[in-house]
Amino acid sequence: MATINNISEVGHTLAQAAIDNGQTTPVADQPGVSEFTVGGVRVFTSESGITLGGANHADHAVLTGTANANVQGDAHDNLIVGNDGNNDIDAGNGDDQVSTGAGDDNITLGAGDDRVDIDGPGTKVIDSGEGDDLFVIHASAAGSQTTFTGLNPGDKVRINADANGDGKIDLNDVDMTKTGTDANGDTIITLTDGTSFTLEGVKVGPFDGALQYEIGTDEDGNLFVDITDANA
Ligand SMILES: [Ca+2]
Ligand SMILES: [Ca+2]
Ligand SMILES: [Ca+2]
Ligand SMILES: [Ca+2]
Repeated sequence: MATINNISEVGHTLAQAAIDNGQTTPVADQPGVSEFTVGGVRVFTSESGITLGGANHADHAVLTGTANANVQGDAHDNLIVGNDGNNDIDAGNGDDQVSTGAGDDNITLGAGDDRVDIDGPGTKVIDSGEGDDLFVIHASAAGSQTTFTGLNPGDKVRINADANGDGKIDLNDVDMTKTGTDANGDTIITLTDGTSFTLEGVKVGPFDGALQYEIGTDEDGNLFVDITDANA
């Protein structure tokens, strides 16, 4: 099985190093937010919340600490790293990358080909929006419950967690007894470590106008769930 990288660890490591080394400067118009530069790229960091966009603002945000905190993105391609608190993250339009951390997180992605790394436990609601979005569920999210809304054909879920611990990521990591449809008729997929995700609007069987899904193992040895058009 191939490992799928996550932006979260890199973002937190860079932010903490900048803080520890005194390389951050306060952002004039945002109390509690400071910025640092890495490889010529400006990043805002805060324990209490960040707004991107507007004149002279960075495109990237790293939440540190464990307090509940929110991030408002903009129409640029934002990289937004959540923390282990409850986060409301609105990435807006653009091709955005978001990681959740632990906590009960609400992620809104807007238009663009977005990616979300689900990398901590908690209850997540992720609104996909337009574009071909990629969702990666990591082993660190064991036991998490995610609801995906606003799905479109072309959206994909990748499971980067060996849920049953047999050294492979494949269909044996899916708990078939808890996989099927929920009370609303939407698809729910549960892994053997208790991680589950609901695909809102995705139905099992050919219903007019409904989305469907394909599940299998890709060439990298990772379990995939692809959203498809039932009528295509
Ligand atoms: Ca954006
Ligand atoms: Ca977006
Ligand atoms: Ca979080
Ligand atoms: Ca999107």
